Amino acid sequence: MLTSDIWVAAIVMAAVLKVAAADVSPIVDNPLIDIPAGPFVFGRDDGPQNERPRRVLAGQLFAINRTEITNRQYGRFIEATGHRPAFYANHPLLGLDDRPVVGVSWEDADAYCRHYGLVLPSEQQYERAARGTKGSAFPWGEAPPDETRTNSGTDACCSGNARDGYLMTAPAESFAGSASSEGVLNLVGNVWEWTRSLYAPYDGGHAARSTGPYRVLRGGSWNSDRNHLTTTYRLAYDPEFRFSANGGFRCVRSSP
Ligand SMILES: [Ca+2]
Ligand SMILES: [Ca+2]
Repeated sequence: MLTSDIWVAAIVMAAVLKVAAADVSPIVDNPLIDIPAGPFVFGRDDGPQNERPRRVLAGQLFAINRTEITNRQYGRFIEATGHRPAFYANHPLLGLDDRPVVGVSWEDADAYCRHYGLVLPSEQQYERAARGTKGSAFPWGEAPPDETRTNSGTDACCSGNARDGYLMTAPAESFAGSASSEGVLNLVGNVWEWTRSLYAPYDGGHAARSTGPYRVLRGGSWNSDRNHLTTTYRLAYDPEFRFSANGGFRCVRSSP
């Protein structure tokens, strides 16, 4: 084989490997982005009581969907399993194919991820994906959210606002400016995201409220104000509630 042929073979091989590496997600059109193992900052001391304390945790490798799960992606799951459709599946705007699915209970979201061999993220995994290793305020850094980075609501709680182009949900692939250092989109804004974590005060924190069998959602949504559009705000919700027009999810592949 000529030297040039060897190079051609190597380039073809590299291209094949690249395609294979990008195609590991079992969810069509929603890649899983690797989040490397290593220490990361979790919690904060300058926010609400239930976000304290700030500390450094040891992180394991995991991979997380690049975008929120869309109606198109959720529809394929419904077709394959006969699971009940999302509550807003036929809404003229919330039900559009490219928008994040909303109107799903925690059980619906959990069933979706498990169908693909995945799970919902833990609060720790959400924060590592959204804050990097050093506890950034936002996925893109320290600058406050603006209309180029997040689909958000009015300045005062809790209505939609179209100054960013979207009164309600935006396509899951929009807001490139929201990208984290690993390239994950809309971890703040667009729709709240279910985690697999049960709501409870953090170790070392003080119980500010009773703890029920509630699950935590993260990241704020299209009708959130600045107080809720953070990487640390913890929204505790009834896992059976499936009527939220601003609650969706994404999945992770966790190390064993
Ligand atoms: Ca908006
Ligand atoms: Ca989101």
